[in-house]
Amino acid sequence: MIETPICSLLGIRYPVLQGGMAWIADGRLAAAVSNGGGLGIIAAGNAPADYVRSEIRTARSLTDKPFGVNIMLMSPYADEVAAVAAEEKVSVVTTGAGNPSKYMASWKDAGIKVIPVVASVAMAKLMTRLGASAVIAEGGESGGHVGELTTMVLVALVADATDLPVIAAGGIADGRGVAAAFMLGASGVQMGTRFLSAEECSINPVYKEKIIKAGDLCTMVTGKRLGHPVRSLRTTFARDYAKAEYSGMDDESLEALGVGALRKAVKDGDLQHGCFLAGQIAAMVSKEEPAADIVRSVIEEAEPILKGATKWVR
Ligand code: TUI
Repeated sequence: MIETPICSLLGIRYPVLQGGMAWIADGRLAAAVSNGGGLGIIAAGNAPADYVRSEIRTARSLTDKPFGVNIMLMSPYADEVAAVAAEEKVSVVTTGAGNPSKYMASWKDAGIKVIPVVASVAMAKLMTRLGASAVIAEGGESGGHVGELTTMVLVALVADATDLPVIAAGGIADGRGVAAAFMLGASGVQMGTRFLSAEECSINPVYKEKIIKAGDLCTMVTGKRLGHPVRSLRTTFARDYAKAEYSGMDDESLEALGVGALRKAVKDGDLQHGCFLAGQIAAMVSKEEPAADIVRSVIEEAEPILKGATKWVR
């Protein structure tokens, strides 16, 4: 049995968080993960506060277990969504794509545990000073918005830089990944892409099929020119976008190309105009299965690996 400080901190059986994927991680998926013994997380993405409140209520109707809300700090609605999280007194708030300093006091006053994604050592130290309960060290193997560092390097450096529990994310798909993360100093993991194939994940069937069929070189990073690099499946849209980045197109037109693209992937499965965010581990996803099976199996696979440490030492 694996039990870490993340389990007691969050009141969960398995130290597994489900990533806050915009337009994807809704109340239904979050509740399924929480019912399976992990921590389900509702993604606010770029959605307004009403959407987030309604998904929180959906999750509450489906589970009595703790769950969280992820706040994407670049969202135009970040302020109002931050207020909703405090009003609704969700157990946990995770943040991404920015610095959550200005919200920390209000969340802590509401009794919420705050777990920011940090993409650097400096940010890990700042969040430790401001009273975060743990940090998520997410490396560039992940889907969506990516930082500069890989998971292998970032998790080790962040574990050295803070006494808080560290949750590793980016490139983790199975028990081997969990064991590797623990070896680097993490005491929990967050997975996003792995949950795209969950039965309770309501994405367009085209999206799910693309994830299940993906191979090792099926993702790419675009968006560097505008300062927001994003990893997604190498679709017609992603290739066209990459070409446009180097075509001399002006920034505004380039920005316009991406507007609404996430939604077109998730809702319509539109390979021409949709942006199918996915991490490198898409290549390791092979079937659709219940979210609870994913949560349990990654930890059960990790147990014998960690017990045996490695087979190389005599
Ligand atoms: O946030 C994510 N993944 C995301 S957000 C997203 S929505 C989006 N839409 C359009 C453009 C870009 C994104 C899709 N996927 N992961 C967590 C994450 N946070 N990764 C990296 C960071 C991060 C980056 C910089 C966290 C903090 C940070 O600090 C910057 C600062 O202010 O110092």
